[in-house]
Amino acid sequence: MKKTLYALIGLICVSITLSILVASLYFSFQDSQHRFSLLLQENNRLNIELNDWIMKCHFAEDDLALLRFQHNDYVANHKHTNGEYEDAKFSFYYVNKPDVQKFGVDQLASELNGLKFEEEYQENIFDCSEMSANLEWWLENNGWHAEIIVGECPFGSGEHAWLLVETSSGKYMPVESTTIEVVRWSFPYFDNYFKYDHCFETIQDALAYSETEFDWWNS
Ligand SMILES: [Ca+2]
Repeated sequence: MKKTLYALIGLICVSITLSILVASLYFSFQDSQHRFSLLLQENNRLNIELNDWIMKCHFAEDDLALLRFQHNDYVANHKHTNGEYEDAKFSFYYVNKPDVQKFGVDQLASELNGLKFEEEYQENIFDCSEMSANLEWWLENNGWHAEIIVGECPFGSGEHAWLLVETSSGKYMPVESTTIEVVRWSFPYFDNYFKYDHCFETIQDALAYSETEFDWWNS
């Protein structure tokens, strides 16, 4: 009887242990299955991303091939226009132009005081137009906003060139390039300096009007 009881207890214990083991294996299997399904999802996502990158890479290769073709075609067939040569030629002309603009009539007069051209005045070679272009270059590269002006001589007859320099926002003062001086309000012909035929903002604009009148560097 006692033996049978022990055997029964033993059997129950074995059964419980086996049940726990089976349950544990079952949960472990379920957990593995869940993780496997997550990994499968991640794998699918990565595959889609990979295909997307492969497609983008193909597009980039196509773009690159097109750019190479365009570049080779440009190198083989392109002839520079005069405008492109002119732009390249003057790319350093205003290169020192400061970011901050200078203002003030007295400050301008004091900067011009003592300034001299490297060349002497020579009619048709280094005269009012070349001097104006030369001075416009100097002023622009020293922080002033200057315009090259061409018109009837303000104090006489014939064509003349001078500068208008912005001395306060939107207000300009004439500068006589031949004497490198600010023309003051008291000058009898002061107003005539604002009556003109042409106003050139840059040397390129002036050269477009006349190729040989403003090329001071050739004097
Ligand atoms: Ca200018």
